[in-house]
Amino acid sequence: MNKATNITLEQAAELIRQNDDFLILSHANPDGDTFGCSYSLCGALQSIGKRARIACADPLSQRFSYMKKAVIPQEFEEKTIISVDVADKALLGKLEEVYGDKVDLAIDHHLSHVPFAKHVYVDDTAAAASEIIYDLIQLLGADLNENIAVCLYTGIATDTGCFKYGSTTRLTHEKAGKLIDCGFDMGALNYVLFDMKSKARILLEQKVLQDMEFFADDKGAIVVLTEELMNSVDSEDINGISSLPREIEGVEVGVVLKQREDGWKASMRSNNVNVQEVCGLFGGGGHIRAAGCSFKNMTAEEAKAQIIKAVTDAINNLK
Ligand SMILES: [Mn+2]
Repeated sequence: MNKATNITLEQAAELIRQNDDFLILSHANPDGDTFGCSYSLCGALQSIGKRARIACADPLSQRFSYMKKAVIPQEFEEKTIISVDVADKALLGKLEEVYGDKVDLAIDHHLSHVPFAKHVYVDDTAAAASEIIYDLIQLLGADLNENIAVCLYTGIATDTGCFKYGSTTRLTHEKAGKLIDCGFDMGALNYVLFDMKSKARILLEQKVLQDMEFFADDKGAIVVLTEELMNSVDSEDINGISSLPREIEGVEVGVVLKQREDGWKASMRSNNVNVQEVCGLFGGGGHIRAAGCSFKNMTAEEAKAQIIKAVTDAINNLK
């Protein structure tokens, strides 16, 4: 097995200077940060005369397609493997089998990082792994052109919820400011990243909001997503829908009931109620503020009745 060595970012830069033919790995179910890291680092390495390419278990989504401009497609046999924003080798998805034990350098910002690479650099004070890649690119002396800057900005902006989360620091803003100086259209980009929704998504929201049911003096809210509804949008949009009930002021427990082949799966989110306990009543589990459980061979109405009763009891027990 590998024995991981923690190194400094300067040592990571030195490792890069002394090697070539880089394969940069992003995590499966990719987000703006892991792709922001891989595309910017790949482009930066190419700009200093290295060969580099990117691999991910899943494709780049349409929303992030502009990142492709940061890199030139190159074919070669990889010699040095770097993972970015990957907290655990299992998160490489289907690439784990081939590359899980072959990573030379892991760069990450997750406190929960489980070492799997030969060399590891983790900074859990970075709001996004893209913040670390920004520093690494400076150390390498690579140019921050507009195409690379837009990838790094995407990583930082998406992992901080557009600079809203508590993880955002003065440094986060300073780096974002330097990136904005590189000249991309920040307003247009933020629209694509944070405000733009597909028409199918809006129509789904309309339906979901219309059918949302409140209970327990409006402290509980439940929505039902049938298979037919979910098939009308892509999975990224369904995740956004799941957070709708808890966005409502005063809602203590938000429940999303999704249709599955053999019944229904409930996801619960709460502010104070222990929904792990509530879901435990039905053989499910999870975390105190986010948990789930299944209801097999039942109609939505039957499952809903059981959920509303259990959640109402839990809300009443709060007092
Ligand atoms: Mn990240």
